[in-house]
Amino acid sequence: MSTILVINGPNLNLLGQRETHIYGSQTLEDINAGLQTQAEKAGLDIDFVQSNAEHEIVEHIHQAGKKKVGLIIINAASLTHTSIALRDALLGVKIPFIEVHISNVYSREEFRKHSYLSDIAAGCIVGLGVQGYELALQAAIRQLTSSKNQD
Ligand code: CA2
Repeated sequence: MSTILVINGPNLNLLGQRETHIYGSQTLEDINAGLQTQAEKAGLDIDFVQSNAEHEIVEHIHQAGKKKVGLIIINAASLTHTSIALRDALLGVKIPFIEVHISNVYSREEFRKHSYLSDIAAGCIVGLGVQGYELALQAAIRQLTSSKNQD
């Protein structure tokens, strides 16, 4: 059975504690618990990682390439706008990924409008709050369980 990997980048461990007017009041643990239930109902395995370090996220992506990870859901946070290393890692493992942003990055500062990931993503969900993770997982489940995608 293939696994879904959810990756959250720098500072997202602070969700629910600060900047709740932008990112909402749910903690990362709350979000991940909901995703775990959603994946279980669909009969899929799901793993979660969060890191504040770019090199650790690159390493998690490499490890995903060696395991049976069928799809990655990633909120790379600020690294979205800066990291060629993350882009290269995702291109390197060739695992389809869905990019999620809690806030509407297009309605904020100019520097948030560019992503190093969007053009190579299977899809992007922005500005729908933490529901974006749920919607990304719904799409991932459909991708991984549709009959034409079976081994
Ligand atoms: O909207 C998103 O999900 C972002 O990826 C969040 C990033 C930001 O750099 C991106 O432009 C858009 C920032 C994550 C910081 O998360 C915090 C959560 C609570 C308190 C402080 C920071």
